[in-house]
Amino acid sequence: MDAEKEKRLFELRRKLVESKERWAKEGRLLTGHAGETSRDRLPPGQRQVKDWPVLDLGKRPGVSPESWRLKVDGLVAHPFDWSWREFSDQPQTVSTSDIHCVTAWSRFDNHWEGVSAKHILSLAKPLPEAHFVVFHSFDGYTTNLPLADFDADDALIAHSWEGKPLPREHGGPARVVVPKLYFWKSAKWVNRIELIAADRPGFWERRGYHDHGDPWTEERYG
Ligand SMILES: Nc1nc2c(c(=O)[nH]1)N[C@H]1C(S)=C(S)[C@@H](COP(=O)(O)O)O[C@H]1N2
Ligand SMILES: [Mo]
Repeated sequence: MDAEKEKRLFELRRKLVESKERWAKEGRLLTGHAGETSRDRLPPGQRQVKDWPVLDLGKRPGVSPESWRLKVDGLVAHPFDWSWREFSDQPQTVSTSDIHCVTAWSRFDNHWEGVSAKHILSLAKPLPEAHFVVFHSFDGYTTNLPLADFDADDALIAHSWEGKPLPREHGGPARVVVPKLYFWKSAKWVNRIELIAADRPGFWERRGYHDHGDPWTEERYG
């Protein structure tokens, strides 16, 4: 392993430990009652799982770094189209969050690394009339959400999970992570972030899933 790679891995591990520590501290301050944390973190109708189920349309495209692109376009002042190299050269962020899937499983404390939504939006500069985002993926999947929900501190385009490259079945090389909405909004194998004025339902939203998908108010269907 070359020195630069080793340094990067070391740095990543350090950041992961740091965010774990931060979570532990915040958790303690929040409740002060051991055992209650997990209940408070579980949205209505969800059960906690320790594994990580795979759910998708079944195509699971293999995208090499050479053929990978991420386009950010639509109602933005500065559209761009990143290669894998350009994406990797962006400031990196680590984030710890919970997954809530509409199929009623939740998985706590996922450690993500990637490029934050805030950073992407700060470069693209959405126009005042941009109010919604549509994610497009290499498998043809789409999903929509309000721009305000993507513009969250914990939202990112993740290339790593638990310190390792995101596995292909979970959306590697890179996927969306928007922890505050049900996980179908977190597009795997993302290749385009399109900003639009009026809402446009995506794949599941056209097939009976809720347009918004807030787990805390159980916006599952309809
Ligand atoms: N590109 C793409 N992204 C997708 C999907 C898909 O079929 N294609 N399925 C969605 C659904 S319904 C869920 S529940 C989550 C599952 O992510 P996971 O397989 O990593 O758990 O991915 C979401 N993102
Ligand atoms: Mo899903």
